[in-house]
Amino acid sequence: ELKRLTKGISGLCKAHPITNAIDGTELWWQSPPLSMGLKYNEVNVTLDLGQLFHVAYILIKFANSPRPDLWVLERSVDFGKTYTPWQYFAYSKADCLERFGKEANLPVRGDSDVLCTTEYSRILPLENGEIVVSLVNGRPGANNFTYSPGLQEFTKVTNIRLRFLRTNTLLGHLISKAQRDPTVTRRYYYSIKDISIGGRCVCHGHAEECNPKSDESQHRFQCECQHNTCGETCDHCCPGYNQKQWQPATAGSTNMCEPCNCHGHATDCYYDADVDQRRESLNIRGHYEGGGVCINCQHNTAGINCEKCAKGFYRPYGVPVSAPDGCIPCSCNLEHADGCEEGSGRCFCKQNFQGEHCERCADGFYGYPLCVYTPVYPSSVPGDAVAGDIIACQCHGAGVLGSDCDGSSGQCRCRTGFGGFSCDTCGAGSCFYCSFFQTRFYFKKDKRREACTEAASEIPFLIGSV
Ligand SMILES: [Ca+2]
Repeated sequence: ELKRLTKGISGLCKAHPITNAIDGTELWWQSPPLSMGLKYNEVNVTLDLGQLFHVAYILIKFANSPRPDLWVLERSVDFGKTYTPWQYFAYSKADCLERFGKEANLPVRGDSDVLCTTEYSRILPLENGEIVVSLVNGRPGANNFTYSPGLQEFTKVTNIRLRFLRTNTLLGHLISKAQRDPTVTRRYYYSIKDISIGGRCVCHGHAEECNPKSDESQHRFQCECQHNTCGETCDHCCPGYNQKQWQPATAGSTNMCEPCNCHGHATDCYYDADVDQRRESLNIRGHYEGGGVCINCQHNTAGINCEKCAKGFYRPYGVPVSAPDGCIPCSCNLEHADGCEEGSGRCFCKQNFQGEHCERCADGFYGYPLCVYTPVYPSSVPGDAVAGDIIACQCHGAGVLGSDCDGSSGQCRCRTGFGGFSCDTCGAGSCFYCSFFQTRFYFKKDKRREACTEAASEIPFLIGSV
């Protein structure tokens, strides 16, 4: 930010680029002096840490100008999108109150207290002043940082911003006015020799150390995750270890990620809170605890724990669930059956098939292998009926009394008021409601059927109950 600001303004600024503030040498950065404009009272210096850290302290060494008079140390946890104040710095207690709404120099009580301090805005020393911002020491959670969620949250940071608001003027504004000396403001600027930051990786209590990610990127750190956790910050369970929901470690528990029980048929799983609540997932100890759901069950298995065989396969009696080749194909033609029974392998024949392997048409169905539904009514003309044919009654009308029919004519038994071969039309005027219901579809089918069988006095009740 500052680089852009100072670009081409003056040779002096170019001689002190912002990179000098983090190079670890005696070289320093400095901002344009106020003689170039009072706008240079307000200067931002931002540091991009590149990843999430817990920062414990920040040490700023100033160069050939006094420490700033008024400024805010800010932090971002979303890679610079938003910033929140971390600590305020002011010359006077009044400034703390008026500019920042904070009472000055209060003792630290909470892990996330934002302080306003006047200690670091004094004019002296004129050069080589330092500011130490301690973000952990002195706070209640400092002695047990790993298990202090409040302090962990307070120290999290991806970007740091030093928002300078006013240079220390050495009362020069008075001199300037009195003596009209334009050179005074030339000496007003910010200068930083070096910024040191101490902190640790964010590992959510699941790692004891973090190391550079690789030899090439010495500035990227990765937690050495334990407890079956994975990720740069150990912020999720490793693949196959999602039997329980991920949680940060606490003082009382490591909250270790548990492996799912997929009986050796899957390598990954996910956590499902609903499955957990319904107690449908078996853990590795044989209890229905947790919500692990196996992903991509292999070896023709299926189910939350890959405990079942996939459709079209069955596991014979006595074969253990974990056997890799335990699920074998059903012996039935799957065009004729909906799979087969676990253990026995008995085929579940579709409606129009029967037999041990569903190799025949079911009663009332003809023409294997199609086995279509062919109602056959015994005819009054002898010879039409084939001996041994099974009569399939076609009693599906709204007014049927039962599924049976007259053995010789095929006529269905109709309820009062209904008529027709299949009881799907109204009888000759005997039931007013029959036609009413048929034309208006006022009732569901089963209600209509019921209606014409009831005494007329009960009909209004039925209408009312719709
Ligand atoms: Ca330096």
